[in-house]
Amino acid sequence: MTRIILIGAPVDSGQRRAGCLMGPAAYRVAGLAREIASEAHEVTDAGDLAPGPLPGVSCANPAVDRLPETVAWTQTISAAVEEALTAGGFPIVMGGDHSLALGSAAGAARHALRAGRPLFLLWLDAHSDFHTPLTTTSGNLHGTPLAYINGRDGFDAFPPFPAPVPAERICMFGIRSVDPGEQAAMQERDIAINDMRVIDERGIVAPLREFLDRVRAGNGLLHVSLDVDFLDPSIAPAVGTTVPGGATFREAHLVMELLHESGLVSSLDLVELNPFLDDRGMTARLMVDLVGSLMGKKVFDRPTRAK
Ligand code: NNH
Ligand code: MN
Ligand code: MN
Ligand code: MN
Repeated sequence: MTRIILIGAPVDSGQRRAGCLMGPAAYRVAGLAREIASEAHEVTDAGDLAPGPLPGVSCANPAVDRLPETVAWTQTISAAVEEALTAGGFPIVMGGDHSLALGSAAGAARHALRAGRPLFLLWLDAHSDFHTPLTTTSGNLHGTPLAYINGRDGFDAFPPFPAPVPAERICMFGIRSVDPGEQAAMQERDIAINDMRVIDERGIVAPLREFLDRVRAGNGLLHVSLDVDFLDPSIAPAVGTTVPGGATFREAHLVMELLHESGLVSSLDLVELNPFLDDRGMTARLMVDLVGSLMGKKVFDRPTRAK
C-alpha cells in the first residue's frame, strides 16, 4: 500500500506569466486524487502550502526576479516534502512553476541523506533549467533548479543543497531549449542530455531503461520532475513557455508506464501548468492521466472521457 500525499504548491514567483498559482486547483478539478486512488494506493490531499516570511536576501544579478519569495517557498516546500517522505509517504507536489523544484528536490535530498541512499533525478522538460541566479539573463528562477540540485555556485541566498546530486545521477529527457550559459556548464560537468534528437533516434525506452538500471544498481531514491512543456504544445497548451517538437502522447505515457514498472520512483513534481492558458482543461487532464499511468493504471482501465 503506497500512501500518496498530494501537496499543493501554488508558486508563481519563478517566472513572469501569472497563472501557475491556479495549478493545484486545476489538478483537483481534473480529479487527480480520484484518478490514482485504488486498492494499492491511499491518497491524502494535504492542501496548499504557503510561503513563510520573506527573508532579507539579495543577489548580484539585478535581472533576478522575486528572489525572497522563491527562497521562502524553497524552505516551505523542502520541509513538506521531507516530512512526507519521512512518514513513509509518496509526495506529489502539485505546482506551481518549476522553481518549486528547488524545494522539493532539497527535501528529497535531505531524506535520502538520512536514509543513507543516493538520490537520482529524472528531469522531463523542454528546458535544462541549469542556470544559477548569477547566469540567468531572463531572471526567471524557474530556469535554475537543476543547477541548485547539482551543486553549482551562485545560490548563496538559498539554504545549502543537502548532498548535491552529481551529473551521473541526473537524467534529462525532452530537452530542446538550452541557453548558452547552461550549455557550457553542462558540458563541463558531463551531464547526460537526452534531447529530442536522441528520442527521435533511439526512442524513449532504451535510454530510460539505461538510467533506471543505474538507479536500481545504486539502491537509489528517484525524484521525478515533470514540466508540462516536456509535452508537445499541441497536446499540452497550458504552459507559458511552449516549445514545438515535444514528447507525444504515447512517448509521455510510455515514460510513466516504465517508471511504474520499475517501482523506483519515490517523489514527483507536476510543474508549470498554467490553467489560464488551457483549452477546456485538456492539459490538466493529460497531466492527471500521466500520473495515473505512473501509478499503474493501464490505458484500457480508463473509460472514454466526455469532452
Ligand atoms: N532557459 C530559459 C530561462 O532561464 C527558459 C526556462 N523556462 C522554462 N524552464 N520553462 O523549464 O529563462
Ligand atoms: Mn522546467
Ligand atoms: Mn527523512
Ligand atoms: Mn520547461
